[in-house]
Amino acid sequence: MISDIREYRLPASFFSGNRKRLLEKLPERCCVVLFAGETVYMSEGAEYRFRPNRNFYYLAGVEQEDSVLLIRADGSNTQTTLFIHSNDPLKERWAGKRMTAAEAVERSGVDEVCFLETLEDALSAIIADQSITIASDKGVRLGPASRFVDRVEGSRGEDSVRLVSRILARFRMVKQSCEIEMIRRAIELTDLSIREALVLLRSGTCELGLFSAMNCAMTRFGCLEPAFPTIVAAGDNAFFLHHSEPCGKPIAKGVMIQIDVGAAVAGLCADISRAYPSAGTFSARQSALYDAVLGCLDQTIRMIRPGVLLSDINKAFREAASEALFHLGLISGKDSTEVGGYVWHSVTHHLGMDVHDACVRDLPIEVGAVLAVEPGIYIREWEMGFRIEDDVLVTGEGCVILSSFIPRDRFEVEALLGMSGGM
Ligand SMILES: [Mn+2]
Repeated sequence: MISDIREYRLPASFFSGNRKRLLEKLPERCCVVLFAGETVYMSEGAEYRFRPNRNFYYLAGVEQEDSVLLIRADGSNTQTTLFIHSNDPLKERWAGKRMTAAEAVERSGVDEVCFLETLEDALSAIIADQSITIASDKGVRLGPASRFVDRVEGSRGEDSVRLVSRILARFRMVKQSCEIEMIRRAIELTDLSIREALVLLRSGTCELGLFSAMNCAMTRFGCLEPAFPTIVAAGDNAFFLHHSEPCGKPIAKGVMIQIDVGAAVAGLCADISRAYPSAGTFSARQSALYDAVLGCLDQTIRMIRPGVLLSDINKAFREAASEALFHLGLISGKDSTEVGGYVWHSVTHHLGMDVHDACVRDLPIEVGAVLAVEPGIYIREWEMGFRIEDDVLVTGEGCVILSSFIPRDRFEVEALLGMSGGM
């Protein structure tokens, strides 16, 4: 592995290819306008690390705030323009170096780069030309994209903007080889971060210790912002599925520790969950639940292949979970709705530029889809519950587990936790 994963980039041909495919789905004379989005402030004078709207990134390949992509097509010619901030030395003095026009061209492969000062004139001209269809993506939250759509519809009439989010979701459901490569790297970095946490776990630690060990490992290799906030939840805390306040008290002996963590490389995410016994070995009850959850994972993964729906996968998991819960003596009938008391979340989601990636839920899974598969069973009466999560790539025959090298077999986990290296 290289020392800084930020050197890994998706090639400009990936982004230009995506733009070309999008135009094939739109009227001949059209203009696509997409917005990276605005800076989000943590506090006066302090900004959160910026992450662009993923549909914008999928087409533009740059991640700088306020950038805008314009694709103008008139049937025979296409002109792509990226609007970015001009290089403002005073702004850079405080906020750091900005991308130059040359860097923007290199990353995105667009025809030209303009500075944002000229954006307004370009947008006004497009809105005024009624012969051009305007296509855009409103995004999920209020921001420049939704303001733009409102503005166009205010001038041209309701529903006059062609929204492209569904088309792009369909594209994004099938990963290209360069994306799969980045997901593989994100999983490798996640594995490395988990191994560093395990070193600490052998000597006894707290949630904060494990949390910081994983984040530290990811940061050291250039992943300054993981795919999502790292989760470390010991014992009862695992009942808060997205437990985000890791605790500083020593973890009690004899509980299970849930971790759910994912690095991001070139904008592509990993999403891995494991559960470990704090004692280093599994008790009888912990073994029973662990094997049940792992059995559900194997059973669910076995049915993932081209043609199935996300709802089929969920159904298969619930059947497996129901069987397991019956054998554990927790429910009375295998087809019982009692299962809902122990199964709190669905088993799968697409994985990509968003950790819960864009998708059209009622379309069948195709070759090239990447899914996170995360069966979880939560048993309040046992004060124990966890999920185990792997990432899989759908192939012609079924699927391959991309994260299979991250130990999850019960004996393998015990061997790892028992290795010397701690106290
Ligand atoms: Mn997940």
